[in-house]
Amino acid sequence: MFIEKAEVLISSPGRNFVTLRITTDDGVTGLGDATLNGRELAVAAYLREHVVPLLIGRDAHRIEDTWQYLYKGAYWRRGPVTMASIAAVDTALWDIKAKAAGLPLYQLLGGRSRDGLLVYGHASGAELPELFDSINEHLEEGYRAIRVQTGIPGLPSVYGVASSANARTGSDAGTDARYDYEPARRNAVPVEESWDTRAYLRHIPGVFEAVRNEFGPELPLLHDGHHRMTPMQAAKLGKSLEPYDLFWLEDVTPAENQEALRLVRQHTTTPLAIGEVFNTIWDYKTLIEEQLIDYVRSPVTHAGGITGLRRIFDYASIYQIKSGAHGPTDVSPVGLSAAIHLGLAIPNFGIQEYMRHAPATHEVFRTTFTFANGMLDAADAPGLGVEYDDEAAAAHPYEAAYLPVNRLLDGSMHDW
Ligand code: EZ4
Ligand code: CO
Repeated sequence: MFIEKAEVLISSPGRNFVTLRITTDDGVTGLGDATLNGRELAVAAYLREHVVPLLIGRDAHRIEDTWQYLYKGAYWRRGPVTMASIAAVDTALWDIKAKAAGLPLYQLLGGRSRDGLLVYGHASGAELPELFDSINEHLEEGYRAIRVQTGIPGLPSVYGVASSANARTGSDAGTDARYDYEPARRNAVPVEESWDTRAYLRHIPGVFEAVRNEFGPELPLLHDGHHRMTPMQAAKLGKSLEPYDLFWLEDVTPAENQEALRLVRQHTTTPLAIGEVFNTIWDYKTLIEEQLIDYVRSPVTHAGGITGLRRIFDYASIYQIKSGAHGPTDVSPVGLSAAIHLGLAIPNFGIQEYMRHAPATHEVFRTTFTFANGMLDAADAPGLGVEYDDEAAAAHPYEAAYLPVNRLLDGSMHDW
């Protein structure tokens, strides 16, 4: 089975996506997600100019060899553009191999280890009443674990809080006011937000106290610090949230400095999750070996595909660290489906983020996975169980969109 064609598909149904479709000489197709939020066209060019020409004529069954060929063969190591490109090739080849075998992908990864994937959804509100409404809506939809993000007094808009202020500009403006928080805005340049860590640290413990009082002790609650704290600020937040028994506290410090987590870890028993911006096992080496985190956050899309992420999960498993794969809207339904198959098979599954895609996204990406009782599950369709509708995609051309940038109140740039 040889690779005959590889197409880079760019579309924007609700938001921008980059998808790789590989076709073999006997007409089997496979899909891979290559979406890198705000830098989409760099991955598309990397694939088109430097990867697709190398794929033509290769044996589609040789997945590991192709992974090593693209990783070692680039000479230049790691990086989100390279690893998203490798991920797309790897995922598409797994899709093809499973379709050729006539099996859902999880069967090729060792078969089912569980009935489905427990997910968490994103509840948010500028103020407590809206937040409580949002949590209730999620519970009614079946969610059994909830991420909680709120506004901070004195800051006009804050990461993770859905509001009409977050409604996208462009062709779908105003369509997602309360749908879900979508951080990328369609605009030629990033919008600017402001930030005050002290105000945040003062406000958040009271929010979790109120949520526990309203919803009781059982509901698993999560929170995302989005890389904004120093180690000591993170330690303080982790300690102050201990009474509210979080499932995890995410991305407390900027992600590059693995050693910083030693300081945080010495001060708090709140479980920690990190890695949504990581792209290789090397980014996790110290975090995993020293058991400085509890959950690994990379998605299939940004960490070298099924092959790359499975290696990270396996390494994490021997240190009692579990999976908690990133599942925002910028991981396409192809990337999400890959996460579902991998999550069904691995021994150390923890939780899956499930932010839900906009209805327009599902018109282009025809999925078969199911969501019921707070769990995602794969269907028995061969492969990943996703088809790409070219006609539907043609109605949604790429529109520049960027994640916001963040400034402290004195105007200095800060981590967003
Ligand atoms: O900011 O996916 O946990 N989820 C997150 C996301 C990320 C975006 C970046 O593309 O932190 O909202
Ligand atoms: Co996050």
